[in-house]
Amino acid sequence: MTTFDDIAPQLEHQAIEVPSWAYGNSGTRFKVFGSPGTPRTVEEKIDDAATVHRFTGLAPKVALHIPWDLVDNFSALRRHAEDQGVAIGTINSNTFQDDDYKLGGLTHHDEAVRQKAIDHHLQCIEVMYATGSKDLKIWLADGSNYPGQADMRSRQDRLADSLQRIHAELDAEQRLVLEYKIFEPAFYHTDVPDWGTALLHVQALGENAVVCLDTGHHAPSTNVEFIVAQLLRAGKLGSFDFNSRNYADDDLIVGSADPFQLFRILFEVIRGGGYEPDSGVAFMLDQCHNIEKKIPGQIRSVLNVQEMTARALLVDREALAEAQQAGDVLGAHETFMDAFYTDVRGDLAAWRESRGLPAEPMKAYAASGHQETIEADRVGGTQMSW
Ligand code: PSV
Ligand code: MN
Ligand code: MN
Repeated sequence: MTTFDDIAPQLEHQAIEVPSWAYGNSGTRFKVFGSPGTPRTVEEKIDDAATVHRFTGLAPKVALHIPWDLVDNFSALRRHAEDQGVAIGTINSNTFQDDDYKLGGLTHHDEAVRQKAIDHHLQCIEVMYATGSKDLKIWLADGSNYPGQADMRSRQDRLADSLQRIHAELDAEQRLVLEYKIFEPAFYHTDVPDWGTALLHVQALGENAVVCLDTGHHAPSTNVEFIVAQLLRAGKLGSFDFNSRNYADDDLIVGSADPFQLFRILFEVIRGGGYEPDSGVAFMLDQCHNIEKKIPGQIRSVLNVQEMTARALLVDREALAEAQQAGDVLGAHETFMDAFYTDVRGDLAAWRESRGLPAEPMKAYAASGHQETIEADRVGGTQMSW
């Protein structure tokens, strides 16, 4: 029987990177809602990320998106982040909002456009050097809408070449992280649609090239935890983009609709060694808060990951292995479910308090008056959106 006290030391090192774009205004193609207190500058987005970290102790890094977060002086931005108690994490590239990329970027048939997309990634690598970031994350919008529109196979060849040229510019400490997504914005074929394609590309690159698993990027009923296990076996699971989905790429609060899926994923991460501090698996959120307030939305998210991590750590692995070995189908299942059904909220609150953190970060944030302060202060200027 594993108790909370047994697993508490393992919660110490948990770190969940938050995305800068979670603090900007976002929406759907129907409407982007503005909200009071939304950051007007990249620095204010970092301040909001730092607030999440202050209330939870869980979010020491903030990911940037280029060019959304382009500033004149990235060394100064790095210092600003450090002054607020956080560091700059993953740099995300963007080849999906420029007219030139209508038919693709890193896969484009026109060498001039493809070179432009490669150069954008080299610019992102410069940002990494200036900010101390170690990961370049590439999500591609590339694909086609109609059968026959594009030569899918030669696009794979061009993609492999583009990735190789980008990867060659990274130093030994930096990584290329390739993210896959089943569909959207392309509706017929997508150039990196699944973990198999992503894995083939990063394996061809060799060292320091890994896969990002975004939990929202799969078909309904996909067994995501199986993909986790498989990528960990291959030593190629680089990071997670956590969020929750009901229909497609909804980017809702992680663990909100299906905490059991999050538990199953985290169990497989722990089982496969991906939760060890030196495993190289980065936990990130990739979410947008269209209608709820953004800072509490992020606080709720990192707490959900922490809660399900604690429950997954509580699985009695010895008893589970014994039951599995004995072919005890229902006994093994019960051992697994016992951990999932364990309410850890009270223990976590006490544990946080013992470390000088608010016992209940959501309540503490609401009571702090911080939201009212930023809503009053941040008038004028232009609210940032993606
Ligand atoms: C688009 O699907 C997307 O949501 C990907 O998940 C990226 O990680 C994110 O945008 C930021 O570029
Ligand atoms: Mn993502
Ligand atoms: Mn997405």
